[in-house]
Order: sequence, then C-alpha cells, then structure tokens
Amino acid sequence: MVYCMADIHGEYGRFRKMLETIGFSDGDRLYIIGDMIDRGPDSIDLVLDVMGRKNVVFLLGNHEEMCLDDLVRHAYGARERWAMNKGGETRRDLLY
Ligand SMILES: [Mn+2]
Repeated sequence: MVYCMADIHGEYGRFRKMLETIGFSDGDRLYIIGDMIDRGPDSIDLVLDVMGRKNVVFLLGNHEEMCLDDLVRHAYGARERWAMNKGGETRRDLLY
C-alpha cells in the first residue's frame, strides 16, 4: 500500500500511533509531503526516525525550507521568520 501524510509538525507520538493503526510494514511506502518539523514537541525524533526508514520518502515543506534558510543558507531575516512560524523549539533542539 502507498500512503501519504503531510504537516506532521513534530507530533512524533501521533505519527507512531498512525503507523500502528494502518499496520505500516516494509512492503508499504509512505510519502511525507512536507512540514515534519515545528509546532509539535518532537520534531527531531520524528526526523531521525523517518531518515532511518528505507520505505519513507519525504519532501521539504516551507518549515524545512525556513530551517535550511536559517541554519544552512544563513539567509537574511531567516532566523526571525522561522521563529515567527514556531520554529524556535526545533532550532534549540537542533543546536543545543
Ligand atoms: Mn504546515
């Protein structure tokens, strides 16, 4: 089966519960079409989990773009823009 999710926003516990509910297995494939991070409590745990799965493909959403704008591209005003969009906790968890 092929599945699609979006806007999980750090809700790692609810993500795990959903995989359990649908009986997600190695024969399935999941596409996450953006916004894994920010707002919810466990963005980093979620990203690490997803990166370790061979049958999950994820695309960048605007929240991941804001993260990269700040931490990788060092774009002007990126930190403030990300913070305004509830990225502060993700930023702290990544850096400290
Ligand atoms: Mn979103």
